[in-house]
Amino acid sequence: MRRRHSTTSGPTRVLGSLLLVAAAGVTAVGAAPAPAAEAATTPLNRVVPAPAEVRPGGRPYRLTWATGVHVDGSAEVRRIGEYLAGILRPSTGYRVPVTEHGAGGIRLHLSDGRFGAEGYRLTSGPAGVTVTASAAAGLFHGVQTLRQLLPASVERGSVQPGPWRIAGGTVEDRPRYAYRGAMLDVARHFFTVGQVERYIDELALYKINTLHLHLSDDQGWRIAVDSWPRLAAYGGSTQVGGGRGGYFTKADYRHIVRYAASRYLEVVPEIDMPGHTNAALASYAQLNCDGTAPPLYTGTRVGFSSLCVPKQVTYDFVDDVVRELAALTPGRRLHIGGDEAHSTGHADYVEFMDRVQRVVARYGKTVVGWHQLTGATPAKGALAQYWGLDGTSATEKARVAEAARNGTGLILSPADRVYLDMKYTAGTGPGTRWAGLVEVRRSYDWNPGSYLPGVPASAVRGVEAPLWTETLTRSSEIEYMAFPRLPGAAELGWSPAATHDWDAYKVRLAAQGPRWDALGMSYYKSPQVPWPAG
Ligand code: TNX
Repeated sequence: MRRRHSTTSGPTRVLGSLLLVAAAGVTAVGAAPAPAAEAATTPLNRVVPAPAEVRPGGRPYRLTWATGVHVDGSAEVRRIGEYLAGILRPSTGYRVPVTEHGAGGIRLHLSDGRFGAEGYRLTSGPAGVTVTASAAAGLFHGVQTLRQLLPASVERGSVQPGPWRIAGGTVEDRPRYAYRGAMLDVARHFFTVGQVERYIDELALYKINTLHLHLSDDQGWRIAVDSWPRLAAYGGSTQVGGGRGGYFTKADYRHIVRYAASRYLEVVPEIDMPGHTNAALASYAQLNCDGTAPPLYTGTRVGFSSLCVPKQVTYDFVDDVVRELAALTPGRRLHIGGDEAHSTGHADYVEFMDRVQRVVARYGKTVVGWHQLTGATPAKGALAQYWGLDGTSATEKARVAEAARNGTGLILSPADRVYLDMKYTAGTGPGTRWAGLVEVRRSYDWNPGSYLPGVPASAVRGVEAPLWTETLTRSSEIEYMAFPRLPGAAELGWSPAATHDWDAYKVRLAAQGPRWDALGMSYYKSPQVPWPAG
């Protein structure tokens, strides 16, 4: 990377430098921005997702050798302080001690209940930066904002020149929706614990708070179940294309759950049923209506498999799987799939979903299902995940809307907006295009609050961006598909509708590019986004 920050501007009037930066952000494509603008402080509102309120003002804070992170007494706040210091130390080269006492520097502290479960306030001035929240998750989100206010080079693993300034003023922020998710399909291709952790870190940067893991499908069963050991050992032994596959041991899964929790994401595990079950059917002959196990499947067709609805053993199986998975999962929710059950008759589907929802409730979890669940009888408190597209029939949309009016909460994952496996353009690398080509603007430019006709705004619980992996095998491909669309979905979930504005968003998004470069991430350099020169 070019040494962008080596020519410091000296004391610049704040307003002047803000204007310079704003201008550079809008017009910099192809031009060489003035060094003064490059080194200038990131404006307080140049953050993704857009904060609820930003009041710029006063001089910036500048990190120095003396900067420490001061934390409240609790172990959890200290841990967040260490996480922040862990980001700052390598690139600043400063010691950044984390202490319970001390003035100035960066202070993380919990106060009364006014910031809610995830909100925070960040105030910055020459004497220091303070992040205040009512809960640890809010402090963590505030730390992500602080991180984005520092130069992108803060993300590097070796000492960079700085200067390390945070613009003066106040950010007061809280999410629009409580559910802001990303799904990773580890069934079509298996991804290791380390790869999942890497994605979690990338999601946390954009205040995503839910990691939905698609743990089973026709091509693979990816979670160990003690009472049905062949599910993982045999059902997990391959993947799309015939490669080796793999599965998470219970210790692996617990590790992912803990890692996600340390980044304030809740894991929602999915066992997709009654369709998308070939891996299970191949592992145990008795789960099949005809008592014969099909071979393992490594293609990409959907809709051909079904658990045997009339057999009691099916429910013994579901009970065991749900019990073991619920016991491993501290989160409130368990996803039971329910999509594309084209090989299950309607009456069977309704009966099956009823019975399975009762099992989930028995083990203390709340059901999430793909929106086909609304064609059965969603249990009280269930969430339906809508994955239709513009072309989805009015009847199907109306069924979802009716369920929403009757109390079923919705998570919005419209496939032609936030399916991260859709190709950006006909010319971009991996991905599929059954829901269309989805460029960055199309992915961002919709309003979850008014997206589906006839759905009360209060029924919308949030937004989730799923990443199906039929065509993806590496972290660099996950990143290329998710970035830059994932931050748009994160913004739709977090930011007030009033901040929605593509022209402003694309400038904030462009500023993330150098950060992804510094983090060694892949991303799609969409021509719709005015990436900084260099
Ligand atoms: C539809 S979305 C599916 C998945 C595929 C995906 C590919 C959904 C609930 N089912 O089985 O992987 O399309 O984009």
